[in-house]
Amino acid sequence: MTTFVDRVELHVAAGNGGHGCASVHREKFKPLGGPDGGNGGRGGDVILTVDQSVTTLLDYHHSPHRKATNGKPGEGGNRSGKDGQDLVLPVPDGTVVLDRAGNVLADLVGHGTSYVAAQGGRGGLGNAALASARRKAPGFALLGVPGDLQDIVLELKTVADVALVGYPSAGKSSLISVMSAAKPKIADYPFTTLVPNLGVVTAGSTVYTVADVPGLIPGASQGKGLGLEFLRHVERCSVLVHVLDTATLESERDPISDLDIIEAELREYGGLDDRPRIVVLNKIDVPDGKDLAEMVRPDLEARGYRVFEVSAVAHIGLRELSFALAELVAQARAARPKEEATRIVIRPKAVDDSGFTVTQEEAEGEPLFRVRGEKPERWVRQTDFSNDEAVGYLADRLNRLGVEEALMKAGARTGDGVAIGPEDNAVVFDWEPTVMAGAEMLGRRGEDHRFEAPRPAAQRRRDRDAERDESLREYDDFEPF
Ligand SMILES: Nc1nc2c(ncn2[C@@H]2O[C@H](COP(=O)(O)OP(=O)(O)OP(=O)(O)O)[C@@H](O)[C@H]2O)c(=O)[nH]1
Ligand SMILES: [Mg+2]
Repeated sequence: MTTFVDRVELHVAAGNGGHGCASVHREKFKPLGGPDGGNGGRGGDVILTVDQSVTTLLDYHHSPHRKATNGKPGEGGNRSGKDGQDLVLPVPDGTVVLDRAGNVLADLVGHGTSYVAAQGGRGGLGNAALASARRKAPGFALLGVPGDLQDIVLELKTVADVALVGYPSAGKSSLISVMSAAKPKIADYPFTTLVPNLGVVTAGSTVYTVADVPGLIPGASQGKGLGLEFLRHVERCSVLVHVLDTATLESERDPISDLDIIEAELREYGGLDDRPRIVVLNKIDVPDGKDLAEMVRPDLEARGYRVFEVSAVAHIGLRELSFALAELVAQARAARPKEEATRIVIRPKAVDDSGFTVTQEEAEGEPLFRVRGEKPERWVRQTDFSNDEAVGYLADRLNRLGVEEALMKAGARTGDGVAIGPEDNAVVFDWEPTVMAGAEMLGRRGEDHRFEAPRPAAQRRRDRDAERDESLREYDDFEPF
């Protein structure tokens, strides 16, 4: 049995950044070579990409956990770690990406359109990249940042030009089968079609797609039958076709009341009022059907519908129908604003990463100051807390960003708790303010005094200026390759 899946929950994990390496160049007779630890590689992204050969989300239903590969750690000898590989997940045209709360993150239409669902973590800088005039031989490297973890929902909304709607067994699938090369299942019991079928029709120079949806019954918009679940597949269609059965044996039904009921369901579902509609009276090969069609035609026309009498089985009226649809499709395409270029890559909204906030809370009766911000939180993740020098470097960075000053302004005092990060994932420490004056006054970190030679005053001044420039340099924007 084939299963059609048009909604799945997907858990994606981008690759972690590789750790930077702390290493010192060794060579015979040169006991103190410079730092030569390479940078860690970037973790791979998880990217959703529209692939027109993919038609269902079934694969993701079966394996909903997907992970891109990690970046490799850097190595000595200035060797950078390899980047992780992006994981490209093919999805059907018309896939909508939502978060778990139901907010639309991306609407993927058009072959090649992509969405970065989870971003790989940055690789950590090695000690070679961290070395500077001021920090000649750093004895530490930065850790790689863990990759994003995201829980997303994928929903498929079929992209077709024309949607066939109607009661079960009205002959929707039969019509698709004779107008296109598609071979959907056809049978004389209701709800033969459990999933939308898609067919490609060529009429003159116009090529368009036609989709049917499972039969609609009264109450469909409230979820009766298979209705509601599949109405979303008609949302994107530009033309609606009412397929009406002229040969039904059910005594309480006739084409006009069928039409009224389907229209009521569409109205209830909403959002489809502006679509042009035409009416197809099907099964006119049946003698009673032909009579009934002729009887109701004036009524339907009086309501403003163009009416086509056809027989899917006897192949009557199909050519005229397919050309009329081609015309409507062409009009709809012409009226639509120019298609945006396909192959767009949508990235999650860029966070404003320059700022941070400090808020005061209370934890067990003691004041706790919470720092939130993209940079400080990332810096914390990049820090190897078992290495004092690395911790000192973190303090320098936080200081440079103004975190220390902000904490002081917020009223933090020595010994108060400071948490960097969200409640469920923060690094907490007791605050020990360094000196007011900022980075320059801090002890020189990463300096090996064996490198130091006595310096004349002018040299010392130059060095001090260089240090100040150094302290303003942003390492964060360094992307290893
Ligand atoms: N005599 C006659 N029978 C038809 C015609 N079109 C479809 N049928 C028959 O009607 C029955 C239902 O046809 P389907 O194409 O499966 O109908 P459907 O609208 O797709 O039905 P669901 O998928 O259940 O909603 C089948 O037995 C078809 O052979 C027609 O033009 N003439
Ligand atoms: Mg069908």
